[in-house]
Amino acid sequence: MARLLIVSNRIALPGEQAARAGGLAVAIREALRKYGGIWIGWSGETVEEAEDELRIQGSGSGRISVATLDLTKEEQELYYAGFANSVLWPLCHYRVGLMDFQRSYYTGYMAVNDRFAAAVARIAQPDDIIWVHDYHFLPLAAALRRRGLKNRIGFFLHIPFPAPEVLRVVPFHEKLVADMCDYDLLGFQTASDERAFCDFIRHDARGVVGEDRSVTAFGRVTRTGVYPVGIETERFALLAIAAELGPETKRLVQSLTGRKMVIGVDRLDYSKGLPLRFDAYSSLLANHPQHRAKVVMMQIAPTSRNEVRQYRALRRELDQLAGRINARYAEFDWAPLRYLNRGFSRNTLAGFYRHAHVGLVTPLRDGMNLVAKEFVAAQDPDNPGVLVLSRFAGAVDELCDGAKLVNPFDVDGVGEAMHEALIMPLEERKERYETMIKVLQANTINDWYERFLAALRGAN
Ligand code: ADQ
Repeated sequence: MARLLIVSNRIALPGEQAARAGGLAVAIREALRKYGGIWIGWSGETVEEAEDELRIQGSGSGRISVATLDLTKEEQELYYAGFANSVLWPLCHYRVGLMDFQRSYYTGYMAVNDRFAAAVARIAQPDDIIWVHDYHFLPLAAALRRRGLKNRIGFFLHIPFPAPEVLRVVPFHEKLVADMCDYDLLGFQTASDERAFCDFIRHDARGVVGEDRSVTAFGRVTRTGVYPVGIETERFALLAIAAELGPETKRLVQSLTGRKMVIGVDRLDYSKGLPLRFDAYSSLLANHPQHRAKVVMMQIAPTSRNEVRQYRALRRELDQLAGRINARYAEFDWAPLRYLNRGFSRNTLAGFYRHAHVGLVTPLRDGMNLVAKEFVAAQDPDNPGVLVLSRFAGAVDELCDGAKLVNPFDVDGVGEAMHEALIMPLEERKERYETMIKVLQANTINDWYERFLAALRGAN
């Protein structure tokens, strides 16, 4: 069977524990173990002078290798912190005002894509299937085709694809979309992301979108599809059951002294809507004083992308907001908000989710949001917590019938939804949980990669 080459910006290195690596990394490893292949990405290291050859390491099992490239400091600044995270990330999350475009970022981004393409081209065999992930590598297929590769190359976008009005804001957008058309298959998280891409093709690129999802534009033919990322539903549920008895969850339960817990778990990112979420919690405490001293909100948000200015500003803002909430409402024996700037292992998080009464997932825009799915999977079917979910998370397409949906910009509305979730009768909680867990069982992370790869193999 053909080998699988997977390219993503960051990869989980062989020594890295599954518990730390996250569900997606586990899935990619599984796909590679099944089909045999190589996982290619940035080592995470910056060096004075980067080598052009991939550094290949075996995993021990013989079926998977990982292959990494280092970046120079300048490449890291232009490609990663620059074009990927200061231009494409805010753009795709509809935060045009936070975009910081510089031509050098674009040039650096294209150059790093070219360097990766050269490295991949050196190791690719003619029947390898190549699966490229995310916004760091929009033009990778085009760079590979320029080197003569005729392999099947697929792309999956983990974040939203913006509507044409927003996409047009970024210089060189047409070139980026044209380059995307060099993939054989373009996978999106939701139907609305796929629609946004096709709208651009029809109206801006004057291309043709066929009933069969074929896309003809820029003299190339590609195909689109919707593949919502799932989780390891069964395994996560078992993890949560085991974690409930673990030392961290026990300590947590003890510290709550019978109070209900609302939990939020996110990377510290402006797309996740954390300042408004804190305001919403404030609104709950202001408008429903009966919850004061009866509820604790725990927000876990490890720092991410600290090299980007906007992320440092967000961190300062949240520190202040958290301080203000505690100063305003705390009692000598109760602090309303626990705000933790650090990550936890998946096991520990699973136990925390299981013990929470409310899971708050209120991004302003999110490709999918796996925390929403993991929260649901971790619940006790006999006494489940309630998921409060933003209408702007990709997960809403699958979870809309069971979650309590909110508009994260409506702070008082989110506060109200938290109140309703905290007092929701058991019967309703069970009903909502059952609706959601069925969906999560029917679309696991394994289904996700199998569906994508089957479509890629079948693509002309
Ligand atoms: P992220 O923006 O990183 O991912 P998300 O899907 O919520 O967002 O999380 C990915 C993984 O990281 C999950 O398995 C989660 O448990 C873990 N994680 C998140 N916050 C954490 C924390 N505070 N501590 C420890 N672990 C944490 C991008 C897109 C998403 C999309 C995913 C997958 O932005 O929309 O769902 O890719 O496609």
